[in-house]
This record gives sequence, C-alpha cells and structure tokens, in this order.
Amino acid sequence: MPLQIYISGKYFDKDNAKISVYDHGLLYGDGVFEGMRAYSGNVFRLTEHIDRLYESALAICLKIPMSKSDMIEAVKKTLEINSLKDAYIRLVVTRGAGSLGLDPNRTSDPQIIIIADHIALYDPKFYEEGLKIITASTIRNHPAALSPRIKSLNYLNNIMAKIEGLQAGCMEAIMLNHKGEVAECTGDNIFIVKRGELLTPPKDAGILEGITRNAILELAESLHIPTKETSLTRHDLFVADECFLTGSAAEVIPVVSIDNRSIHDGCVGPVTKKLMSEFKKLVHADGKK
Ligand code: PXG
Repeated sequence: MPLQIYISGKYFDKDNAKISVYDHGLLYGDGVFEGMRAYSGNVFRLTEHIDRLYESALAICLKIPMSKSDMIEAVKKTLEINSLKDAYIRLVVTRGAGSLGLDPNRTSDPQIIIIADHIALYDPKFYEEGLKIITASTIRNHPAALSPRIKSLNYLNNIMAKIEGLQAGCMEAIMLNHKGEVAECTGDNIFIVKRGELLTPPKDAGILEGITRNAILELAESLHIPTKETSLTRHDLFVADECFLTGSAAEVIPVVSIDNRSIHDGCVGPVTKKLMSEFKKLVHADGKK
C-alpha cells in the first residue's frame, strides 16, 4: 500500500495528497509545523510538540480547527495506518486557501497535513566522527521581526544560512543573533562543554526552544552534569572542550570543527558520548512510561 498522508481528516495515497495552489501556506509561508520522531511506535515528547504547535499557531493568529487531543490521536493513527514504528513525522498547519493578497481573513479552512515517513538520517559516520561546521553570515531573524520561537512555514532565514553551510561543504551552519551572540544552527540547537559544565544559549537568544534541547538539559541534570543557559560568543565555541547539536531530526550529533578551528583535540568528547548514549536510552524508555 502506498504511504498514506493525512489531510484534514482524510487519508490519501502519497501521489494523490494535494492541497490548493491558493493555500497561503504555499503563497506566503503562512502556517506552522512540527517535526517529530517515533521510536518503537511511540512519538518522543508528543505532548510537548503539540503544545509548541498550538503556541506557534496562537502567535500567528491561526486557529487550528481541531482539539489538541484529536491532533494527538491523528498523529498516532497516521503512524498506525502506515505500520510505522520508527519514523519521522511532519505535521503542518497552513492558513488555508484564499484569494491572492496577504490578508489572512480572506482565507478559509486551515489545512492540517500529517506525513509519517522513514527517517533520512545524516550519514552515520558523522555521529562517530563529528560534524565540521561554519558560522553563517546570515543572522537569525530579529525577534521583533519574526520570533524564532515560532516554528513557522517561513524557513527562508534558516535556508539562507543552510546554503552558506552547504557552499562551504558543511551540513550545518551556526547562526548568530542580532547582537552577535550564538543563537542556534539552521535546524538544530547548539551546546558546548567547558570545564565540565554544559552550556547552551538561553531561550531569549533568538532560538527555537528545541524539545531535544530541553530533554538534554534534563538528562544532564539527572546525570549531575552542571548546566547553564547563558549567552555564548563565537570565541566561547572556539575554546570549548566539546560541542554538539540537538534536534528531532539530528538527535544528538557531535561537532569537531567550527570555522576551521578544531574543537579541543578534534575528537568527539566524553560528555557528548555519554549524552548521546543516554539520549538513545531515554527515547526508548519514554515510550514505556
Ligand atoms: N532550531 C531550529 C531552527 C529548528 O528548526 C531545532 C532548533 C530543534 O528543535 P527540536 O524541537 O526538534 O529539538 C529545530 C527543529 C525538518 C526538521 O524537517 C526540522 C527540525 C526538526 C525536525 C525536522 O527540517 N527543526
């Protein structure tokens, strides 16, 4: 059976899953989304993802025409119908089809799309050897222009930085905020380890508050690794003992070089290795609770 895609209450074969070219999600990037993962049939931190989706929607004055509990059921059913246990789930809510012109009041029927598919991982070698990344010259959106806390369909800010990374031969790129501080990567949050402490930019540094980020902070605390949410500069990254990135797609991935400077000895460090293995346990244990 072809992959079944959920669109606003119905399932369609992948090739027939279509929405209007007048949808403002397409015309203006007007909408919100979530990217989640399922492990052994359980979606990791599903409630947190759904809460963030509804908060993103609230921030852009988009009323999702479905309750949170029905949304949770729809995500679970989409996995079931496709017999997927380990999967990547993309949940999209668009403003809906309307007339040409920005006016969101001239749209109707926000569209809810749920895609559950196999996961496209980074090459496994990067989890062993670590990534080499660069700092992009494209800064993260100014929070007063479009808050990075909103996971909106308008990802051009991140894509511009991603292009810079790819052009430099890197799979990820660091984005600074409007104050020149480290914010995050194009689709991942960033952490460093310095003198045994785990440091990551705070929520107000112009970042998406990652669900994997929060899980790692909790995990570190439970392992008695001191954590601090604090503003970081590129210099802090260059002189870090360890560095890694977190995200639903990437999970926990080490970084061994930034802007052509090796991080410490250029090898994946012990705290990163520990958190990678503990995170793997956590995503499976969470489902058994
Ligand atoms: N920052 C940004 C800008 C992101 O887009 C994260 C941090 C990490 O957040 P989570 O909650 O995932 O730990 C993200 C997440 C995709 C995709 O399909 C993107 C993300 C996650 C999953 C899939 O491109 N970005």
